[in-house]
Amino acid sequence: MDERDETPRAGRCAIVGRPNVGKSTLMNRMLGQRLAIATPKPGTTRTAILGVCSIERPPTQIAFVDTPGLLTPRSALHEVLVEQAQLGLAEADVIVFLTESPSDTRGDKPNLEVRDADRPALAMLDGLKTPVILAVSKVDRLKNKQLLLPFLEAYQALRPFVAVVPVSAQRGVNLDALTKEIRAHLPEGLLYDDPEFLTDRPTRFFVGEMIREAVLRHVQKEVPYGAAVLIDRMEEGPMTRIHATIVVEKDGHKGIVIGKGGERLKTIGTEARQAIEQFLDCRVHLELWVKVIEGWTADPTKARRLATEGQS
Ligand SMILES: Nc1nc2c(ncn2[C@@H]2O[C@H](COP(=O)(O)OP(=O)(O)OP(=O)(O)O)[C@@H](O)[C@H]2O)c(=O)[nH]1
Ligand SMILES: [Mg+2]
Repeated sequence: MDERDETPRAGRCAIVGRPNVGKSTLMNRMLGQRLAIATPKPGTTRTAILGVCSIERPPTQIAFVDTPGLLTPRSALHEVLVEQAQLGLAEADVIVFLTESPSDTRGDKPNLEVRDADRPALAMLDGLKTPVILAVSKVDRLKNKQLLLPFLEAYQALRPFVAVVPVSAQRGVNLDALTKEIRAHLPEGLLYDDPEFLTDRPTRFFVGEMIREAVLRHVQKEVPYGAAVLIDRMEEGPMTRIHATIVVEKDGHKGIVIGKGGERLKTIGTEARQAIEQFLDCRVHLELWVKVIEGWTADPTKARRLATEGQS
């Protein structure tokens, strides 16, 4: 970035795209810390999550809003995810539309066409006056970088983008270039007095998310999509005590989360506790329960409550 440019700039930058393209990983990398959970399973993020990135020179505050992956809704839970992504878009000064780079690292022929799965996300940008940056994630998976050109052109033929930036959040590729493009579209002035301000979500929200992340990492097939976490009790202190319930949507899923002789729940608990200890920087005592709320992802009221639990 041009460090001679001393104009303070700040504003909101929504990161949108189809599920699993690396939106949360990108936001975390830009923030320099793991705030939003990220897993190999699509549908990981369920709400719009604020993460403020403060840069000293030139003075810049980028209020990132990580959003749930956009898809054509097929359940009440999906409707909530789309609604949350829309919330993220609503007040954005600039939007990063993230799609995934074609890959040639597994010997397969890279597909250089616009992905159909991107269309619901692209459609949501229609009619918005907000500038949109096209970012292509995971470029570490493409050896022949020349192939990016026709891929980018295919997207640029669909709608105007104010900039195009291929990135790799995992390897830290081109993130400065992305920051520079975002900054160029932010209004002058600063948003936050406290240069350390990171997010508006309470600690218990992140605690719940870290438990859900551990669940997502250890269960397969349809079980993760019907998993939610409720924090029943949290007493902060030198040793923070947390009681939480993992909610699943089918009877059969309960046994899967618990595992043979309780082994899987024990592993989930240990992993979640370690992540929470690192996040809170203190010792944690975590107790987990598993409960069935039959078909909650299909029920609009329950889906809204369970997907957005702990937001404020
Ligand atoms: N190779 C590679 N993998 C990445 C990169 N960024 C993210 N990933 C992986 O992509 C997967 C999805 O990442 P997330 O950040 O959870 O993706 P998301 O877009 O937030 O997904 P949803 O919240 O489900 O919409 C994870 O397994 C990440 O480790 C990258 O730069 N390179
Ligand atoms: Mg995510």
